[in-house]
Amino acid sequence: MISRAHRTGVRTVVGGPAASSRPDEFADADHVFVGEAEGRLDALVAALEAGQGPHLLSPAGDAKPDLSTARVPRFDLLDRARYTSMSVQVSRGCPFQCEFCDIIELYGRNPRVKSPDQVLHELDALHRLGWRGSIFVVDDNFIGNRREAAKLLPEIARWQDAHHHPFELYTEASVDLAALPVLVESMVTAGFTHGLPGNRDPLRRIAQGDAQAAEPQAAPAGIGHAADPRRAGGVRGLHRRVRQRR
Ligand code: B12
Ligand code: SF4
Repeated sequence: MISRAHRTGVRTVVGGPAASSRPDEFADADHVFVGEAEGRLDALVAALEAGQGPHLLSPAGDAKPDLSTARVPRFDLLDRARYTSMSVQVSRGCPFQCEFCDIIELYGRNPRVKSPDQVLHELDALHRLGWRGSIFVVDDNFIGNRREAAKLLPEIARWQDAHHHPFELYTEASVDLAALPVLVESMVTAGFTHGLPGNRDPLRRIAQGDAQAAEPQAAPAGIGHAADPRRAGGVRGLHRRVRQRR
């Protein structure tokens, strides 16, 4: 894509998780934007306007943007008829460190969250555009900050009631959610119909002989009991040592 763009004389900017993890893979692009965009787009715009500027735009240090600066996405620009699901993001980052997952490198170990008002504005925007049905809450781990999730859920439930339940929500959450029945019920009330349990690293601990680590494997059934388990998925990883033993 980069060389096709260059053949037509178009400048290229690459950003997002792939570019953030491996900026070296995009050496041909004019600009490689590493990390999150909130509060940092001015530097990119200046480089584009000047027609030159740094090839690599990296954030200073490890600081990650406060999500209160995140704007409502321009859902209106999407050809929504081509989507089965819209995406709304509530938080970024995860406090765990499953061996296969690079989330903490990309988005940090301290989950940063949007305020309930910000999230409801995103639901409003999608509702105004006529979207109905499925919304993927594209968090790395929706319960990375349980307290904030617990605060947000009743607000979403009230919003759904006031709008005659237009949205079915689903998300990814670490498997310890199964030990939090009040939170699971609150998710169901807010309109979550299914979820993708993340690993939280039990397989590595099982490989190390930790029998208790196997317990979370049963957890999706516990979640499914509260939320209709017609659809399910999972995020699973194998520690290198487990593979070698096969
Ligand atoms: C939702 C999701 C999906 C959904 C996408 C649904 C959809 N219609 O969009 C589905 C389930 C399809 C999916 C599939 C896959 N996914 Co996925 N997915 C996600 C998830 C959870 C959220 C993505 C999202 O919407 N983020 C919200 C936006 C706002 O965040 P963002 O993309 O980071 O954007 C910010 C910055 O990066 C930057 N930015 C982004 N793009 C650009 C572009 C420019 C020009 C600039 C300047 C800035 C910029 O600005 C934004 C605001 O700060 C992410 C994890 C995450 N936290 O992002 C994983 C993630 C992106 N997925 C990942 C992977 C590996 C995959 C798969 C390859 C899995 C597989 N093996 O099949 C496939 C690939 C699909 C494909 N064809 O590309 C990895 C990528 C790892 C990496 N380092 O590159 C991630 C990071 C999760 C992880 N750590 O494992 N995914
Ligand atoms: S719980 Fe999910 S997001 Fe967090 S480190 Fe594990 S796989 Fe990654």
